Amino acid sequence: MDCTNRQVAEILRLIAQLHEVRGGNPFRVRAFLAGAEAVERLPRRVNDLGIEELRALAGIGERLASVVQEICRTGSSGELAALQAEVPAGLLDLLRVEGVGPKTAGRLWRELGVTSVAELKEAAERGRIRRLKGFGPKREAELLRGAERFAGGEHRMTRAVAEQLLSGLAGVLSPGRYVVAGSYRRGSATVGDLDLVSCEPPEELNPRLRAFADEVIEEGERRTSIRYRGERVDLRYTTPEALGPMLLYLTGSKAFNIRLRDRALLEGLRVNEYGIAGRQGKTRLETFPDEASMFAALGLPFIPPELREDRGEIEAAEHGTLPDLVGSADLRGDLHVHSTWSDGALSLDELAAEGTRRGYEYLIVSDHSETLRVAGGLSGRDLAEQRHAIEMINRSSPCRLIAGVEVDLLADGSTGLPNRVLADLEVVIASVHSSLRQDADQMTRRLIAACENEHVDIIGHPTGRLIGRREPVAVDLVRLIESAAGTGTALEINASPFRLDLDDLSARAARDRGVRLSIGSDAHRPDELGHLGHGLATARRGWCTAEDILNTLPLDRLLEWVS
Ligand code: DGT
Ligand code: CA
Ligand code: CA
Ligand code: ZN
Repeated sequence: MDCTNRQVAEILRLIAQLHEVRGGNPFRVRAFLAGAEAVERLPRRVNDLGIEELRALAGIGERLASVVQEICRTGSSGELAALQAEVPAGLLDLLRVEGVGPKTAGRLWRELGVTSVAELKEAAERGRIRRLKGFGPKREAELLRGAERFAGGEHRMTRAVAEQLLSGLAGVLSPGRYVVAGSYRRGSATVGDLDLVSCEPPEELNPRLRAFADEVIEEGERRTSIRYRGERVDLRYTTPEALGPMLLYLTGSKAFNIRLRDRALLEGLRVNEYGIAGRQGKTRLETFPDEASMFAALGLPFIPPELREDRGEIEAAEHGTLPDLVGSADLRGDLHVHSTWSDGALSLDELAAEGTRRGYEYLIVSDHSETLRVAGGLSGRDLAEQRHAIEMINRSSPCRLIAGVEVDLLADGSTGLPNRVLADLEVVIASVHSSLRQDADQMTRRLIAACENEHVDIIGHPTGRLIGRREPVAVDLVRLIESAAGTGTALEINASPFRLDLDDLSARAARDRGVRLSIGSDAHRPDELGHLGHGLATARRGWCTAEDILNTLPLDRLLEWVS
């Protein structure tokens, strides 16, 4: 394992929080918080320190030093695991409700049995909170408002969280007998709740779900909803013979379903989640084993889930003009990864091995440039040295490493490295990491300047959004897309589930203008190379074909394109 200081600090903070929720020793809580700060302030990588050096740091005592070492070695800690086993997972959500700190969360849990935001809301509505010592009606109303805002409001999962939950759910569902539907299947950037279709008999699955769930919201023969780690999971039951209509319905989107239903009604057909009724010669409800046969009965070709948003896909299907969407087999490599040379966890060797394992033809090594100090950015000399190391590895690696850089695009539109350094690299990604608050005109001119720089091949995460955490910068995407089209610069679909930037609609606008899109995982750790799939889903939602995507080019043509 190789952890960044920030990752280690985050785990230490989590341990502190859980101790506090548990009502643990305040000194222990403070020790972990101080340790987190010490690690974050450290000018060197905490990974490189021995136990003696760790102990010598201000803010890190004997016990903490061994915890830090354990985190560096394994990426986790036994103490954390023990706390997580004891404290219900929903309490971490509770901590995100306005007005709830670890002390409050701990008391709500111990004194009222509250383990989730839903339970907080219920307890407040029933007037149970005001009876706690030191709380009162005013505090109760405040907590109720916080819970309502959290539950009803902007709370949506990233695809990373959704994936974690799905892998947890895989432990209770029978493989091959369920399908994930809803917005997750459509490849949406964020997911409100998870939707599953199961072909297992409810009398077999329901008891297992009951035992597995943090809370059962509703249980029945046709549908069951549970809460799991603070999130809602809706499950609908069907049989293999009737899977098609249920999957089609539960995949949505709602707008797509309504359009499909209205269109069928014009032909006298009634469509619902159980099948189609009213077809000529078939008086009874007709069922379908899969979506394709159901589409066929409606006189349509198969419409991929990512397109089902009522954005013109039904018309395109009718006219036979659906795009031939780019697929995972078309992607030959990953166009944005970091190594240990800046803030990544994988050495160049490990990257090459990882790329080979994934069957990639190439990987663009795109470490940060020196202006990004927090990320250990590279100088021109570092990059020359790195390029040499890359060439050595390429002699024997089936997956070719491409020498690149993610250079900072500075406030005035210049790059964080001089042109002669950029000229020596095979690929240059330019990204905004600072002065994020510029107005639309400045920001747009800054990004256009990057497009116009002959050395810049790709604009990285063009809007800088962090899903649920940071709004996009004020860039005029229409102008940026024009400039990218005119200068032959690719725009990135950054595939990190925390970014997905460009998003689906912008990617579609870019491809409509003939701009090439570059899918990059922005991986800093080995598992994050797997994020490429989220970028692919976004590209598909953006109606992209293989021709629209840079990653589909074979190595020689890719190198030609960027040269
Ligand atoms: P989400 O959960 O907000 O990310 O988005 P979805 O699309 O997963 O929506 P969700 O979970 O509320 O419902 C799952 C699917 O069920 C939805 O995509 C289409 C279908 N559905 C839900 N409500 C309706 C409705 O009122 N009419 C129709 N025709 N379909 C619906
Ligand atoms: Ca959903
Ligand atoms: Ca749902
Ligand atoms: Zn970046």
